Amino acid sequence: MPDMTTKNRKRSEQIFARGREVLVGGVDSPVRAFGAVGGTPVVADHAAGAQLWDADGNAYLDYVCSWGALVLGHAHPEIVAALAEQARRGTSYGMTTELEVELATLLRKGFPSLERVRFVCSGTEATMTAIRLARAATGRDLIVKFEGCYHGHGDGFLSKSGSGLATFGIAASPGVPQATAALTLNAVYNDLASVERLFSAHAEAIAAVIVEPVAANMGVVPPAPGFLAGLRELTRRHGALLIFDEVITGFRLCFGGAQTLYGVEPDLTTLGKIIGGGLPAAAYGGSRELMERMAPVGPVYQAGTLSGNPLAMRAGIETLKRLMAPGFYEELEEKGKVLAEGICGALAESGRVGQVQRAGSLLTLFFAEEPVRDYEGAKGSDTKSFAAFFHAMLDRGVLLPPSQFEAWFVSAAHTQENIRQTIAACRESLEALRA
Ligand code: KE4
Repeated sequence: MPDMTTKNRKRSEQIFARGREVLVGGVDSPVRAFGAVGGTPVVADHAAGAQLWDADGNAYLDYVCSWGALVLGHAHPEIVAALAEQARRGTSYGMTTELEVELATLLRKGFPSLERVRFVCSGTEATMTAIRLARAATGRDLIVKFEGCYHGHGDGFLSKSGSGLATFGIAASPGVPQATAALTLNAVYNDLASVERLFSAHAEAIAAVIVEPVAANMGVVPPAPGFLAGLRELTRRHGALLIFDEVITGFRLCFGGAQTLYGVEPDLTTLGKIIGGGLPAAAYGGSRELMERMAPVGPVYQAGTLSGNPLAMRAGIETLKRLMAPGFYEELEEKGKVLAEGICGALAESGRVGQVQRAGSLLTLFFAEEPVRDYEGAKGSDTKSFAAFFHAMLDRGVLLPPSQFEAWFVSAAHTQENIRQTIAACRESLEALRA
């Protein structure tokens, strides 16, 4: 277990200061700047298994795990060996390879709805292309997403509710043309009536509904019973496509993702993170009829220099093969359950009210009075307390995602002892918050 003292972070501070001179905000993705929790960001130096070391040599039990990509943990020896071997054969050819065929076949084993697949390099590419395909297939322009769900930084997704929920979206970021944002409608997660209202107002113009089947970007918010099946029925009734963004849930909740777990089959699925085994790979897929609208078979264009690159394909293949091992998900589920129960126990002992919300090895501790069912509920959390808790845990050698609105990721590399240590750190951190 990493030591429990307050960390010496000198070198991390120096590197981050230098970073801010060349990288925007010192980071390559905003959440890494610790804006939501304050303090100097962790500057990673190396990682192995469930542990990550910063530039000062401080060790942490890592619950970010590259935002869920590393379901086997960091630097899995057999994956590292496979990558080294693959790199000696070349890192990118710009030509198709058997590796892509092999990984796509593994995806289909988990997701039979993926009759055809296309690899890209990021979840953003996957979701933005899935939307383009949905518009092409339906001849319609409007997209429905859910407040609090995140699908990457494509212009169409940086749109938030206007004055009323049935109104057109408004740009959630400068640089997104209002005309683009207006093509996105925002519904309320777990509220089928809010989706029905949008279909009543815009039925023949809605191309697709895109949803995180288990929301994880407002913190973990599982779907209410019937919510996903309701979306399936609504979209089918109105001739719109249903897109499951399984970038986080794919191969995380079970080998077949949320669509297998909840028994609801979408028209299109997006995947990412785990399928690249920690290297840049993502994918979108669906029926042959739909997907063969994509170039070069059909007219809908999408392309990518490093799409399906051999290193990421190899890491993905080696990862997915290990996820098929008997008992893999049962063990991951057990670890998530023990951790969640331990946090609940620590909350009860501290007299602190909080909501521990979990789906398999995904979980979030909300500093909130009531269970969180949607984005309004998530926004009601006490983010100041979360920030204090985050730093108390960091000082005790546990690295949580630096935002109340993210999921904690348990990997296969987290041992039961690590879980016990995390619960102990949680107990002490909640105590420290009382002081
Ligand atoms: P990327 O473009 O970051 O590979 O994937 C975008 C994306 C799409 N769909 C879902 C459900 C996602 O969670 C994501 C990205 N997840 C965030 C973490 N919540 C990535 C971390 C970051 O932005 O740095």
